[in-house]
Amino acid sequence: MMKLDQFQRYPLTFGQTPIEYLPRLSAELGGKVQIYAKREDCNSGMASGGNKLRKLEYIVPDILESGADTLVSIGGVQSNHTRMVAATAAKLGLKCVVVQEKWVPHYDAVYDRVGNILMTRLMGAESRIVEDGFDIGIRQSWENAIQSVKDAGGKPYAIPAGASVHKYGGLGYVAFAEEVKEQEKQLGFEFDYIIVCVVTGSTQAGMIVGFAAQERAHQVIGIDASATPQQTREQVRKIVDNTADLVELGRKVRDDEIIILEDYAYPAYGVPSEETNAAIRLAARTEAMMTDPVYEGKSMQALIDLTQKGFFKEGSKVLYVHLGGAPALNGYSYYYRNG
Ligand code: 5PA
Repeated sequence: MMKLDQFQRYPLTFGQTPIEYLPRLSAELGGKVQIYAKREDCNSGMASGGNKLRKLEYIVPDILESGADTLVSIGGVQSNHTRMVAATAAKLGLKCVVVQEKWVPHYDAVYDRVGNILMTRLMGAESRIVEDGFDIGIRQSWENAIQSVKDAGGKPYAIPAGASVHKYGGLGYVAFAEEVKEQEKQLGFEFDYIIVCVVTGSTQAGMIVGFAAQERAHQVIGIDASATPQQTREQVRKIVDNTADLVELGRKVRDDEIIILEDYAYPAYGVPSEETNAAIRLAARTEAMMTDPVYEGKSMQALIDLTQKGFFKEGSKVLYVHLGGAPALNGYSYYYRNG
């Protein structure tokens, strides 16, 4: 039995997230599989919520214990993660510095003023835009920001991209697997597949550890949106191993339990393909479910393609995990000017 309870959790979310049946989307895709969504995008009242809050819930106790006065983190210009770090800082009454790198070759006129970055600034975080390109690893610009807080006499607490390679980054989504199991009991059935977007890795890695305890990690299908899948795969492996040790899973997670599909991240991180845009429109028009061009639109695209290709056996129940991210749509106003 896993030991998750030994770790403190500081609540930032409402609690269990709803699982919603998507009948119009299921019918539109042929009606042979039933598609459900787990609404992580509706998990909190804090600045539109999303997957980062489950991770941060396990990191906040460490922040409070450290005595830090400033959270320092990093992401792209339209990062959801930096929005959530800014939100957490506001809730805790701490200062916040976020480095926002030019991860996406995208030039909408208001890209650096609306959506995530707008909310980040409104919550009082200092947002520093730098020129560096996309990389999920540890970044010099982030280290510079940490040093700058120290130089100014502050006490920084460093949170890496997506909170992923933080020592506790994987814990939040271990608990997710237990939650799905409880909800399945209430629903009276089990899901056959779980679809989740992956970039910095700790969301899927946590799920893999959580579902490995139920011997069903292979049902978690990661959809790469980084377009640097080798690096993402290595990072997921590392977080899986660290998290499995922390919660005392009691066995090593096998490579065949880590499933990441690489076919949907094109043409680049943060840039939607025609198929991504078609997926975003279909989810919006059948279920009023908003997905973004960076992450969830790509996992929605995968869900649609895999369903149409017959990847899921007939009669399957598929759980699409919606991790949030809709605020970034505002940064893509030109793409969607006509819907
Ligand atoms: C993000 C990440 P992981 O990074 O844990 O793999 O999650 C991928 C993901 N969906 C999926 C949404 C809406 C996300 O925001 N976002 C990052 C960000 O800076 O916002 C960490 C990259």
